Amino acid sequence: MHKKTIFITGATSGFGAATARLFAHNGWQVIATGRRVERLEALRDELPAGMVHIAAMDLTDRDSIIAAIKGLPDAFKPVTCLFNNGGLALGTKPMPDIKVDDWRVMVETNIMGLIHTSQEMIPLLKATGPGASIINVGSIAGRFAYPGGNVYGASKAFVRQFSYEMRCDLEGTGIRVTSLEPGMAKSEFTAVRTGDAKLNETFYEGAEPILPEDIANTVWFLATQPDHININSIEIMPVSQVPAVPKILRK
Ligand code: NDP
Ligand code: 8X3
Repeated sequence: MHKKTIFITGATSGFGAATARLFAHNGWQVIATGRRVERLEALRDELPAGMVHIAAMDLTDRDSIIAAIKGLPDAFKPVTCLFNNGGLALGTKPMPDIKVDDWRVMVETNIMGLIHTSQEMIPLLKATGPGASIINVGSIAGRFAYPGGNVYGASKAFVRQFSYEMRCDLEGTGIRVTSLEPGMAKSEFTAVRTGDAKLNETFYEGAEPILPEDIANTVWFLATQPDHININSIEIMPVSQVPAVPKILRK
């Protein structure tokens, strides 16, 4: 029997790094990908020897996705779980005070990167068959609109719908698909979104946000369900966050 293996995008930080740690410590092989190779190397060196394969991969660059997947060692194939996690938000301003380039990067990363990774990985998941799963990271921002959410929120709404579409296309393969939709979580997300590392600390003060380890626990729960169970979507908020009530504009 093959060892269980998880392929993680965005393993250099936040949810991805925490998930790599949890799975490697629980006997799974981990394929850790991202752009910051020095972080991937540090992660591999920290985790049990031989359990982690690293690959530089830029979600905005289809060739790099293809190369990373082609270069997987036989010992890390087939793949049991694809954790489509890598992604980002850029900017917090409402239209039209936005940078079109930021929007392009979000679309290329959160949408096209996820499409290309899934397309290339499906044969390796099909080789596992029943028990394989794809876990796509959406967001509550894909459900609840807010000023400045614009393309980020829309890209995450894509993730949810695309997850359901994939389920239909993968009918009969045994591959499960889940849209995992977290709310406020403290990772490096706010630093990347705002370019302000200090804000990454102050923004969450007093709010007890979701932590990357909480998401890793959820990914573990999803990936270890019995083969006949598919959790279509899962939405998670910290207790300190509530779904917004539609806003009323009064004269
Ligand atoms: P982090 O900023 O801590 O991690 C983001 C990860 O995505 C990094 O490992 C980064 O790797 C990777 N990434 C970004 N751009 C690319 C790219 N072009 N190619 C490859 N990898 C890339 O944030 P989180 O852990 O919070 O984010 C993980 C996912 O969770 C994202 O999809 C995010 O949208 C989503 N999310 C986050 C929430 C939050 O509040 N934190 C809530 C809901 C969803 P590298 O830079 O090394 O390439
Ligand atoms: C991140 C959650 O609410 O900051 O996806 O947009 S939110």
